[in-house]
Amino acid sequence: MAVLGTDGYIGWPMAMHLSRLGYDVVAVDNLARRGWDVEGGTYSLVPIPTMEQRVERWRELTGNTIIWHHLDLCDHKALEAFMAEFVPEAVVHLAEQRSAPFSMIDRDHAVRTQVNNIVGNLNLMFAIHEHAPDCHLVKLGTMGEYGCPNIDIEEGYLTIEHNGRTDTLPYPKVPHSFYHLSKVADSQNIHFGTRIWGMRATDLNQGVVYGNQTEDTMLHPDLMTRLDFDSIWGTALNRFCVQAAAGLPITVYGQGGQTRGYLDIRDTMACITLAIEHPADRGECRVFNQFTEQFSLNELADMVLRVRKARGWETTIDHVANPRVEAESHYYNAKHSALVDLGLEPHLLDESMLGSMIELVEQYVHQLDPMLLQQPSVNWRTGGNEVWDTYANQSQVEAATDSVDALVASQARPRERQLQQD
Ligand code: NAD
Ligand code: USQ
Repeated sequence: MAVLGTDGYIGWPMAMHLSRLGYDVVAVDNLARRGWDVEGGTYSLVPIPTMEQRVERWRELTGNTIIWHHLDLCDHKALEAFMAEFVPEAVVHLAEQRSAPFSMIDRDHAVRTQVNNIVGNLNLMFAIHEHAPDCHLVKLGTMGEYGCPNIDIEEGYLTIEHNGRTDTLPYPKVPHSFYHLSKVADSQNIHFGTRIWGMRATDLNQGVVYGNQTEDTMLHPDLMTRLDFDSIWGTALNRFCVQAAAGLPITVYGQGGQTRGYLDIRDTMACITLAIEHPADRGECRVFNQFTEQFSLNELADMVLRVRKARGWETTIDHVANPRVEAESHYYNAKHSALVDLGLEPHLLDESMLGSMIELVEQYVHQLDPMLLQQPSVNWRTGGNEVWDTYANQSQVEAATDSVDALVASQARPRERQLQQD
């Protein structure tokens, strides 16, 4: 079993989850994400050790081995050699640049996002085809591929009647960003690969993930997964919880009627496992919408407010000018029954889960930078703004080096960097 993107928010708990279930897990990552953090002056609120330390701690505590493999999916020769050596039964592909704001900074970031994601995915498809043709590709896509159409969103395909004829075709996509567009291209390429080569594929159109704790991350502080809170990498509900824990206003962009699908990180583990345990057939391109509930931003912000109030704390909501181009009030009804039919038992969002999430982040809020937390640094129409420039400039010296390893080794949070400079 190969988990690609294991150093990330979802990848690390996913690798542990599958390892605990008895799978032989090979963990792959090129550590690009740590480099992008250095580039943009961002960091995980929860400190995360190196991959070597993580797999060693996991082995020490559970006796299970996760093989760590430093590999870039865009290096097709290395990827082919990897596939030929391991011939995995399934590949969980999480290894992409996943931030919509990052992809909207400027031309360079849009191009880097699309090259990294589309080329990496295409290399993977060819490596599977040539060296492990029976391998099941479990690919993380996104609900944002669909956009917010004024009709119900189906799971991947839509049956259309046109001029008296009927066909079932891939659902039309109107995505939210250059990042989301890269996922649409991946989906099209995978669909084509299943048709021409008989590849097995499951495209998981995932909603916004929240939460930071799984059974495995709670075993030891070294096994925690990253928690992003800044406006480039932090996702909506995670950011709202960190903002509340820090006693700062919740930043709802615009009117707050934007509705999306959401799921608990524990359900991400369960959904991917279900996809692996019920593989697609040869030649099948299966699409599941992977989320458990849909909420508007106003609903999420109100829920966080209530949880804080029950604990005696007042929290405010700031409707900040929307840095994105998106509908702020719209119809949204996305189907998501396929994973439930396979056996998913969702952890629904409730106030006790939110309370424990806020308690967790309260332990770390002393080390966060309020400007990174509060101020959007990328605008969809004009790109990276002065906030982006301020933080990006901090890492100019580090960014001058070509080596991601060197970047990672030199990574320091702003406060630590300040201390070092002093
Ligand atoms: P993340 O940024 O925390 O992790 C992604 C990992 O992939 C990073 O460790 C990065 O270094 C690695 N990576 C990127 N490009 C690579 C390459 N070319 N070769 C090897 N490794 C590479 O992201 P995440 O939140 O864990 O998301 C994982 C996947 O799930 C992504 O594909 C994302 O689009 C998708 N997804 C995430 C969410 C969410 O809310 N986090 C929601 C829907 C879909
Ligand atoms: N938003 C706010 N305030 C904030 C941050 C975000 O109002 O402080 C709003 C955004 O404008 C948007 C919504 O919250 O309307 C979701 O934004 P997000 O940053 O949580 O999520 P998004 O940019 O869509 O991307 C995240 C992940 C991405 C994944 C996607 C799933 O970073 O990898 O693909 O969620 S989905 O949204 O379903 O496409």
